[in-house]
Parts: sequence; structure tokens; C-alpha cells
Amino acid sequence: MVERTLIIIKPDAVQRHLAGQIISRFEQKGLKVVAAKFLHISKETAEKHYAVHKDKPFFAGVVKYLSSAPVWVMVLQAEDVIKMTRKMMGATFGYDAEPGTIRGDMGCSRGYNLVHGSDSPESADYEIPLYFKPEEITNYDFADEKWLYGKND
Ligand code: IDP
Ligand code: MG
Repeated sequence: MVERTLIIIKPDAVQRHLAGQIISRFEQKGLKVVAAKFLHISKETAEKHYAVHKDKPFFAGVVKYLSSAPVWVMVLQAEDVIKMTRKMMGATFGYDAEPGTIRGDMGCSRGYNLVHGSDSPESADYEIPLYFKPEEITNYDFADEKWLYGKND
């Protein structure tokens, strides 16, 4: 099923000049960017974003991290995009993320892990409106979709 996911190229990725490389991986995979913004997330929005973790010991830290410097926020759209992007991101912490994943290849920190991706369609439905109005999300076809999303059936 065609789904959307919210991806954030987090503050450490921008500060470490890795944003282009991360976006490039999603682009190379054939995932479609349907919305994107560069912004400094407020503390209030970061608290909403991570509301599911509000009782965890790392909540204050992760809110501070997400709102510490500018980020790229984007909506990607493709069939099964949530499962694909979570696999491409790798495990939560760089030190145990598999090589070949974004987190596994580019980081080794515990809390600073370069990229956020929605973990379910319900999370995506909650997260996307925190950053985008419906009219800010585009709708278009790639010229090579026949080849990109081809099915041998
Ligand atoms: P995810 O980003 O892989 O979905 P979550 O468990 O949803 O991981 O945690 C959200 C974010 O909170 C993580 O990406 C990471 O930045 C931070 N985080 C999670 N667990 C810890 C921790 O134990 N210490 C510090 N930061 C953490
Ligand atoms: Mg999560």
C-alpha cells in the first residue's frame, strides 16, 4: 500500500555535513519526497513529537537534542515506505546499528542518531501534521515510475 512517512535529518546530521548523503540514500532507493522544509524545531514541537516517550528517562534529553539546531523535515511516499526507511535507518543507536544502514555507517553515539523515521502508519499520521499543512504536500509522478516500481506480473 502506498504510505507516507515523516523523516527528520536530525541536528547532528546537519552539523556533521551528512544531510546530503542521507537524502541521497533515500533518493537512490527510489523513494519520493513529497514535502520538505529546513527549520529549527521548537521545544514545544519537539515535546509533541516525542510525546510517546514523555515518561522515559531520556525524554528531556531527546527534546533538547531535536530542538538544538536546524533540521531537514521531509515526507517520503512510496509503497511500504515505513518498513523500508526503518530498515535503511538501522537500530536506534549507531553502536549497534548494522553496517550498511544510515545509523550503522555514519554514527556511533547513543542518543545522537542522525535520522528520525515514523515507526507505523499511526505515528506518521500523528507526526506529519506537526510540520506540514495538507496543502504543503505535493502530488506528482516520476517519469520513470514504470521502471522504478515495476512488477513482473
Ligand atoms: P527510534 O528513533 O529508533 O524510533 P525511539 O525508541 O523511538 O527510537 O527513541 C526516540 C529517540 O530518542 C531516539 O532516536 C534517540 O534519539 C532517543 N533515545 C532513545 N533511547 C534513548 C536512550 O536510552 N538514551 C538517549 N537517547 C535515547
Ligand atoms: Mg521511534
